Amino acid sequence: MKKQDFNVQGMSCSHCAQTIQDLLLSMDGVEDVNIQLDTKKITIEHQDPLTTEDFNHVLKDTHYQLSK
Ligand SMILES: [Cu+2]
Repeated sequence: MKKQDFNVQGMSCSHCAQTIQDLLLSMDGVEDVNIQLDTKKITIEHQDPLTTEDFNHVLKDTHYQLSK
């Protein structure tokens, strides 16, 4: 298990945060998602093989993007 922090682009309200959380939690291997709306940061607890690209692939049809 791995815990990684990302910055989130395009997130401005709690509705955005909920959408992002639901999409990420729908991924195989994602165990927990914690979003801090005020700092626009996200912590993802997940199984090892998943990468930033995998997370952004799930968000590809939205205007949200994760970066390190
Ligand atoms: Cu929003």
